[in-house]
Amino acid sequence: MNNYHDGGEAILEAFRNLDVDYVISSPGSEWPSLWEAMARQKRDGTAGPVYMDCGHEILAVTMASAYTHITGRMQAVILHAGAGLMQGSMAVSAARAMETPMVVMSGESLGYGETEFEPGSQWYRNLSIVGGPQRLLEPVVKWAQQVPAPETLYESVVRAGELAQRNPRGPTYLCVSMETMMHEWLKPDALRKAPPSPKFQPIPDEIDKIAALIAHAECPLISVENAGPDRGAFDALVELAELMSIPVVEGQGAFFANFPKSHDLYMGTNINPFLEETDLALLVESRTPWYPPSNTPKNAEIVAIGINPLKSHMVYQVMNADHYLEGDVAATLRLLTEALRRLGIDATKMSERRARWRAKHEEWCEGLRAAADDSVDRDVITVPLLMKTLRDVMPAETSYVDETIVHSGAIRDHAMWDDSLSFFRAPSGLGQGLGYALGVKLAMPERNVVMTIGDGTFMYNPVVPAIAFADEHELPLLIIVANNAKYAAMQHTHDQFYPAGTSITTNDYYGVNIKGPKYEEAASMVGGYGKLVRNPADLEPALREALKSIQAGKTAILNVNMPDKGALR
Ligand SMILES: Cc1ncc(C[n+]2csc(CCOP(=O)(O)OP(=O)(O)O)c2C)c(N)n1
Ligand SMILES: [Mg+2]
Repeated sequence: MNNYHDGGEAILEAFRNLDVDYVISSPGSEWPSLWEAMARQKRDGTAGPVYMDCGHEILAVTMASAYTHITGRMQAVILHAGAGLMQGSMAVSAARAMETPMVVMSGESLGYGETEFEPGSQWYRNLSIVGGPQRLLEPVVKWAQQVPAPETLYESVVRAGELAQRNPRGPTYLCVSMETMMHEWLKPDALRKAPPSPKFQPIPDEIDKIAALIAHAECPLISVENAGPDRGAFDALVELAELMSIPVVEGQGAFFANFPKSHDLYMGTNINPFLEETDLALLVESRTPWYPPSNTPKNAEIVAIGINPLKSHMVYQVMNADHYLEGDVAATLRLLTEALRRLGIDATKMSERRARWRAKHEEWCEGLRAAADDSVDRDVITVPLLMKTLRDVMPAETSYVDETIVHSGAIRDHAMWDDSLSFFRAPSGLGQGLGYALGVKLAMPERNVVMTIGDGTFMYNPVVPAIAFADEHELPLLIIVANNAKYAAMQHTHDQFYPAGTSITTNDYYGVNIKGPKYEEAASMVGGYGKLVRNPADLEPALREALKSIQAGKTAILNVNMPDKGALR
């Protein structure tokens, strides 16, 4: 009916001016005005975002999230009413925890058929939310708002997008009534592009003070959690660590790859052996460097470096920092490196220090090598064997997305990466991995994307819509279900709390066992390769077939028997 410009055009124009690449939707009946605008955009050949539908809100949000982490570009997610918000809220909360800018929108009706406008009776019967849908997302977004009128719609969307990109970055939510979306909108003559969020960096005095601390420290240590996937930060961290021969420990809950693992200053993910000796701890984009929170390095000064070191979305966080350097991580690290160069480097001291850490790194590598060698003769498939085989089979340009639980620590250890785009893990809860992996593939279609996922976790994911989306948009994933036929994490905690309890003595567990269907057969929905892999000898050939499948554009699923109990970190 409407062929004039209405609220849908205002929203799309705002997305264009926010430089959004994708509008990712789990659709609902409030969106025809936006769809009309999309159709006009295509008909008229206007440059603007690509629209994509997917069958689950968690996919929409996690895809947008992953895409933004990799490209640095904010995206838009449109959901349905309050229902869609509730379905997607776990992923929105994770996007908040990952400080991901994102504009989330959904609609409502104001008149319920009592005005000239007929939204459909479902809005009266089912869909409305007391207090407005924004109440549902308020606790997990950084800003939630209703658009009051057609005249303020365009600027409200731009504002939501600009706010999302400001520090601390995070998702924002806008609710728009259908009445507003379908009201005439007169496009103002000159609409500006929304400028990107400015970067900021610490002032020179602060940099010089910390540079002097680093220069004088006998045993400095870097703990990094989420500096990747920003390649600038990744490279700047390498440069600083190399200049001063500082060992680098990665956080156990890191979302990204932060340092090249083959580098002789990479020390793995266990900070404990370093806590006693270090006299200067540099926490780079770090949320939870040690555990329990009071387990701080007692003899060290602590410097927190990051764009937003104090995370207001966390309930409890003990940094114990003596100093903060707040600002863009790449810029801050580069400034520190320059300041240290100006102070002068004691080359002999640095090369002695480097030699010491090289030996420690070699020790760490040796532990992994030994585990990998040992895995070859076992009669079960273990993480070291899986990761070794993946290294042998997969091309170098492969990114890993992990959503396993008891296998996750070993997967993080045994995955090898040397660039910032090789490893991703979204924070809890379960169900986000496949969407996240699709977002990684969307951002880097040239890369192979391997998803490692627990059998229980696979069931928590929207498997059918994920595989369908992968097929429709030619974003094939290689999915490896680490199948121990249980929620092993639950068993671990049960045994820990009740080591002589009835469950353990009678082998009668609750919340643990999974019968499990033939997960691998899900690949056949799209003509992809699926295989149950029981024995170590079958793993490599199956992986090679799976690689062929994704190279032909077809998602592959290996259902891999991995009975070992793993560990909880
Ligand atoms: C949405 C959500 N529901 C429930 C949980 C609790 N939970 C944490 S780990 C886990 C078990 C996952 O099972 P699986 O993927 O098989 O991994 P395993 O424990 O066997 O290593 C569950 C249910 C969660 N983290 N998120
Ligand atoms: Mg399991």
